[in-house]
Amino acid sequence: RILIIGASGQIGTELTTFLRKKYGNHKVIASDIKEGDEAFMKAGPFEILDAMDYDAVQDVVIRHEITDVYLMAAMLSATAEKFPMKAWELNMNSLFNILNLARDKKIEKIFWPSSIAVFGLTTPKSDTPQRTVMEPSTVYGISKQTGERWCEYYHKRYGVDVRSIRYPGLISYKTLPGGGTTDYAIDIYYKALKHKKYICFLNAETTLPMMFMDDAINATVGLMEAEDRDIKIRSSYNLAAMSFNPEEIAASIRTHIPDFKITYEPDFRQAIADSWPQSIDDTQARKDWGWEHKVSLDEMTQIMLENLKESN
Ligand code: VAH
Repeated sequence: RILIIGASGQIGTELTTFLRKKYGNHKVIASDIKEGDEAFMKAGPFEILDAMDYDAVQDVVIRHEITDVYLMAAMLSATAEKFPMKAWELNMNSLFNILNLARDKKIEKIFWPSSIAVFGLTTPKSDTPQRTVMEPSTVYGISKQTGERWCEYYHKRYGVDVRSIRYPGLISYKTLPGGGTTDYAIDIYYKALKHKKYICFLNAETTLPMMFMDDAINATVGLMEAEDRDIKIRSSYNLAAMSFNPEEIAASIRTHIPDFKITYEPDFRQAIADSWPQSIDDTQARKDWGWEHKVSLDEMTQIMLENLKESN
């Protein structure tokens, strides 16, 4: 059976729905520190679980006979700058709990998300390579870089089958994001529909690697289903779909809402975004396990506006 930790989060919610559809509700145990929405809670087994509590995690794993764990609980970049020690504890202790359960053969396979946040100001900004200089300057980035090192160590030393992806900014309409620097690219769609204008907390030229959520979910499950022998990277795979800046996403929105206006008021998140790459080289993922993205910026804008229009 599959356990998703952080199932109520931005990725966790869609990952849970996808896996329940694919494997059956009873095969997928959702868990989070807080309850999800009504429908989500009723759709399948759910456990209130603190990812930092080893005994509680072990209890859920044993009771539900879990073999695969998707550890999606974390504090993201912007919030982590406000609570550095809490972010470190959550992001690291939750990972150690799962790695140690796998070391002790209590679970068989792990997915753990990393991020383009592992790269820093000294990393080459265009077509950032799989292996390169990585001097992250955010708490979140440091925790993800350290986590990658531990994943690779546990694979080499104990044979733990842990797999990881460096997610770019992820855009979705099913759940609100929490505390990310790339979240402007979600908020902008809500504000475009509601007010036909958006005040952006990043400047117009801030180009970042981005991906629509469906592509990220397909990549995540695709990596988990790949043959063990095909996985050549046990730190974390670079993954890319598209790169754009606030001006470009605004132009894409204007093809649907011609009088949409964007203004710029950069805040503390500008420095975080400036430390990240503009585009990512994901050749290794495409070669090792056949990754390919599907959704472009204009297709994403169409999907986002259509679905948000219905739900608002
Ligand atoms: C964040 N959405 O903004 C996350 C992600 C690359 C960005 O790690 O912190």
